Amino acid sequence: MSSIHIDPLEKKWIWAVGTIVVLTWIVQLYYAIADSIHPPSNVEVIDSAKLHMTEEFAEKNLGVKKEEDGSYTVTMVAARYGFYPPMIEVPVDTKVKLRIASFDVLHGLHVPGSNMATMVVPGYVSEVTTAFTKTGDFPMICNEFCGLGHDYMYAKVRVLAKQ
Ligand SMILES: [Cu+2]
Repeated sequence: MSSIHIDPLEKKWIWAVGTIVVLTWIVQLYYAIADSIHPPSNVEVIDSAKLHMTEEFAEKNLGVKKEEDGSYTVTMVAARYGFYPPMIEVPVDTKVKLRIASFDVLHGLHVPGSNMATMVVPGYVSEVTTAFTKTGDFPMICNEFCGLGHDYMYAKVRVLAKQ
């Protein structure tokens, strides 16, 4: 059997690079599982120009609702330049399902310190489920450039202690 000659130094670096690649996979897998980081996968279409005509996203029906099983559903609309309602209150360590639709252009949504992050694409309903593990006030920020007022597009998430 003939074998290809590989310089010992090159061999060392093949191992070094291979080890770094495998370590990166392990770290990514660890955080994906430990912090439940995964891409949002809800596919549900809606006419963004007629949100106010729907039952779910009509202005009077937006906000936080408690479900029969004790979890919470938050319904929001993203529009230039804000999230509506501008503040939501949810309890800590409780399942929270956020459903949000854009009224106009592409927006993003991120609550730093949690795994709540999604794009809000016009024409689709974005859905993210999470449980906040710390009490306090957290910003919900738009992280997709949506126009001149993008910098001022944010809402507040108030996570309350359980009663
Ligand atoms: Cu925005």
